[in-house]
Amino acid sequence: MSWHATILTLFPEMFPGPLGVSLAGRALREGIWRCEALDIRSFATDRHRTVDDTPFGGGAGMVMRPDVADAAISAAMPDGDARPLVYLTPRGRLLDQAMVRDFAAGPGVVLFCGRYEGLDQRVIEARGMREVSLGDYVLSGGEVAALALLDACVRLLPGVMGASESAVEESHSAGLLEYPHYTRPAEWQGRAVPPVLLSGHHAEVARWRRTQSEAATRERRPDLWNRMQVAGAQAPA
Ligand code: 6GU
Repeated sequence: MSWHATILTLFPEMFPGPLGVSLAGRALREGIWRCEALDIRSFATDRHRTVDDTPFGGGAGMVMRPDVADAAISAAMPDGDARPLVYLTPRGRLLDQAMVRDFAAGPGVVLFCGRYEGLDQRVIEARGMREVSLGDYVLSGGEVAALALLDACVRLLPGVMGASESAVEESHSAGLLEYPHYTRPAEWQGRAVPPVLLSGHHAEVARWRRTQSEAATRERRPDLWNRMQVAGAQAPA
C-alpha cells in the first residue's frame, strides 16, 4: 500500500505542485506515495458555498466554520482510517525531524490547511487534530507548510532516497547543524578550499567537520546546542 497523503484545502490546485517533480515526483509516479487534494469549499451547504464566518467576540478577519470543516474531514477519513489528522497553523507545535519520522513511518497523513484567522476550536478538539507549525513566522495559509511537511516525509519513504543517504542523515550529525561543503575547483575567485579536505587524512577531515558543525550550531542555534548539552549527547565520531 502507498503512503497516502490527503490534503483538505481551499486551493487544491496547489497540490502536488513542487512535489510533482524531482525525487518526490518520481516517487509519486512510481506509486510509492499518493497525493489527494480535496476542496473544502465543496463541502459547504449553502447557495454561496460559504466556508467562513465572523468571529464570536469580535475582532479582525474570518473563522472557518466547524460544520464545513467536519464534513470535509469525514469525506477524507472513512471510519477506521488510522492516519493522523494534522491542522497546519502558526499556533501549532513546531515540526521537527522526529515528528517527520513518525509520520513517514505510518500509513500517511491527512492535512487540514487553515486560511483566514483560523479554524473553529471545537472541530479541532472534537476531531483530536494535531496542530503543527513550521516556525515563528506567518504564512498566508497552511498549504505551503503542508508541502514542506510532505516533502520532509516523502524523502524518508523506502525506495525514495537511497538507503545509504538516509542512513547518513540519521547517524552522522544527530542534533548538530551540517558542516560546510566544498567541491572543485580547489581555488575559486581567490578562495581556497580548507586544506584539510585535500589532505586525504580521513580522521582529520572528520575532526574538522565535527568542529565546524559544533561552531555553527553554537552560533546559529543556541537552542539546539543547549538541548544537546542537557541531553549529554557527547555523540561519537
Ligand atoms: Cl503551519 N501555517 C501558517 N499559516 N503560517 C505558518 C505555519 C503554518 N507555520 C509557520 N507559519
